Amino acid sequence: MFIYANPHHTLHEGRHEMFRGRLVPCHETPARLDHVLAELGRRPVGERREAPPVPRAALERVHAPRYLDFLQGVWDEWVALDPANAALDALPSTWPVRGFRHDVEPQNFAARMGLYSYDAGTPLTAGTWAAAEAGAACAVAAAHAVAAGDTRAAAALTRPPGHHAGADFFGGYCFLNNAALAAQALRDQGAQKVAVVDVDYHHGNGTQSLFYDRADVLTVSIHGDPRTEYPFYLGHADERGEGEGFGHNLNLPLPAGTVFADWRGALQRALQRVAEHRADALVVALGVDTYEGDPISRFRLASADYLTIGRDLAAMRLPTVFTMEGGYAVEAMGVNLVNVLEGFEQG
Ligand code: OKP
Ligand code: ZN
Repeated sequence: MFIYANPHHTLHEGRHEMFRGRLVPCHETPARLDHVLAELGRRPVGERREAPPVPRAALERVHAPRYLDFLQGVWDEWVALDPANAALDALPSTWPVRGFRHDVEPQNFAARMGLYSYDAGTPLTAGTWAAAEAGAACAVAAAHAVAAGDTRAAAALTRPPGHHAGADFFGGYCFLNNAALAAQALRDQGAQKVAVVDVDYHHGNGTQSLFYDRADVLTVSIHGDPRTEYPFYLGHADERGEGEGFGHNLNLPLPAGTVFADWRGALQRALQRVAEHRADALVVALGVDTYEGDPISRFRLASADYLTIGRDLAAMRLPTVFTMEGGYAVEAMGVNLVNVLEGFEQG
């Protein structure tokens, strides 16, 4: 397995997210990936590789050009509004809901923040673009290595995460959709059918929306029931895809409190669907916020369970790309995430 670790992830370090009327410290911190890399130092799994820069064209396979322009330039605009803004995060506070126009890009800064986002929990900082772009480079490089047959599997170890980001919006701590970029890169490198299995606690709404009308990329997500869990407005079992993509999205929502025996049953259903799809390659959106100690999630997986998940995924015998998504019990996160990779290598 090749390991691509984002060398610039610390450039994205949000101060606050909006939560119940207060700005609270961000859960999505540099320490998360630092703990994963520290665990890899103690328990080497795979071989480290460096990702070349990602071409803009690869990003445009998934994201809208005007959204990429916005993300790349937003920090300079924020500081140009007021030099004192350099000491603050930029957070959106107004959104165009049903009935508003999305086709006309407003000039106003706050209005554009809202056009390109869906929550107030995802701060933009000075280094957000650089960190997200370098993470996307890891995901695309991982896909290229797997597609070329240089390795059976590759992991993009990166933050900020990606699976909530859509074609033209950020949210849920995500800016560029690394799993979708990897899936599309696999397609572009010759895989006829790709499957994305999202095992993060939260529904992968960005990834689902990006491939919803396509039959070539199957999207499957196992997650907390959106009736009570973030991202709330998507992730129900009756979302099956549309048009040519009908039948090519599978959501497996599970109740709060789900333990591993039941979670694993959902994983077996997910992998059964991947086998029916006859996928040539697999992308795993690897969140470990399903852990029993996670501060913002409510499943009950134990650290040893992640070894089993890795083995179950390996049993598919597919070229596989992992993208790192959530996990907020930061100290346990290193062990849990590396357990998946090690279990995969054993499997
Ligand atoms: C990102 B990923 C907690 C509010 C939750 C958003 C959660 C985003 C999860 N105070 N805010 O899927 O792990
Ligand atoms: Zn999550």
